[in-house]
Amino acid sequence: MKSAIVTGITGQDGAYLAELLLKKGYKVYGTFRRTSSVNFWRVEEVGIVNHPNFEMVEYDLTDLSSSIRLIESTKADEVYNLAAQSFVGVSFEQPVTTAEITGIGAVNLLEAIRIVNPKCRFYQASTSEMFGKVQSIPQTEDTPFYPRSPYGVAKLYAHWMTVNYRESYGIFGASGILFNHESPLRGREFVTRKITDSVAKISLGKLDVLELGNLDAKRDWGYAKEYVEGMWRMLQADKPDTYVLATNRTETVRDFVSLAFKAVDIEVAWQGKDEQEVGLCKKSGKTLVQVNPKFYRPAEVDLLIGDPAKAKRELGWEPNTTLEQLCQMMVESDVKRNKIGFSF
Ligand code: NDP
Ligand code: GDR
Repeated sequence: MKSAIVTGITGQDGAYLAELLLKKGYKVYGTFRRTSSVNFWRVEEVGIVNHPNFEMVEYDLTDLSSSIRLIESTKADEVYNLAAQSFVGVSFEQPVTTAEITGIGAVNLLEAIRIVNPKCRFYQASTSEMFGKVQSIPQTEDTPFYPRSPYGVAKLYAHWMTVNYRESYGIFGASGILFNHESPLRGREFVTRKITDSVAKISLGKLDVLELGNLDAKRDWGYAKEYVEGMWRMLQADKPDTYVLATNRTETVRDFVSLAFKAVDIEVAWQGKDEQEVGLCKKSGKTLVQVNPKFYRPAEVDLLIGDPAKAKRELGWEPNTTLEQLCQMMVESDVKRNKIGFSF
């Protein structure tokens, strides 16, 4: 039986990836860090908590000795490094912590692999945030990087260290440059889930207005469940490499808001510009959306659109869920949750 470590099991991708690997017959070690209250709602939602081949291991990515023990005790064949301080907004407030977790954390694992088990394959969760300021579109594996946040900079360091361990020590280190991927398991601090949860609340009369920052930002949003399949495929390839996973479609935050309201049969009309912009209910004229500059970032990534051609060609990976389907799925899930008072 193959075995895999998934760091960041309490996050969106961790839960979906663990579910996928268990289905494929793996023994899965899912790592979580000690917190004062448990945070296992996602692994509960995907229904793997009591799976006989699933084990939760306490682990902190910032601790090298903990990383060495993890690789030593599990003797895993594959490590998927999904753990990170992953919220771009917070990285401006906590740049050092972000560097330690999101940047150095990956190197702790790479070092542990080099020292203890160099045959262990390593997946690094890299990101389209590394492209940052638009250099060219669509972005591919060859597009120059220009990160625009402490998070993007930390991820770029981890990406290059993965490439460096591949080239210096022959470690099977794959780097997946994944564009935004969302799902009902997305954290509510990220814009799509914040929108779908708020739209659900507005439709149920539990909230009046949705407040957002930059409505003009354009993102390439895919479905997380499909992206974790791509991660697995990268570690089954003949050689380690870097791959973009994306949908090759980009939409503004404003478009996503309109789509989400459409899913509950509300049409939005947009008025005004920048800080004065509002989204009104076409029928009643009521304000449903307004801009609050507190959600703006010191530096923004304006436009992301990825070209996944290499992943399609070499891994046979391609996305199938449209943004309309994804948004509908997330709104429906949030309507159900809000009806029963679910609070994550
Ligand atoms: P989440 O924010 O949902 O999950 C992050 C996970 O990292 C959580 O389980 C968190 O644990 C864990 N973590 C944070 N700090 C530490 C630490 N010091 N030690 C151990 N674990 C830690 O992220 P996603 O699931 O959305 O993303 C997975 C990975 O992919 C991340 O690295 C992210 O940066 C990257 N990525 C995500 C994309 C996306 O669109 N979702 C796109 C491209 C890359 P806790 O619950 O305790 O906070
Ligand atoms: P992102 O995702 O920064 O792309 O990082 P997020 O959903 O946080 O922001 C997307 C865009 O929406 C704009 N925005 C807002 N964002 C949030 N969170 N809240 C708001 O109220 C709001 N209003 C407008 C943002 O300015 C931004 O332009 C995600 C994370 O999952 C990273 O870990 C991952 O690497 C990248 O996607 C790819």
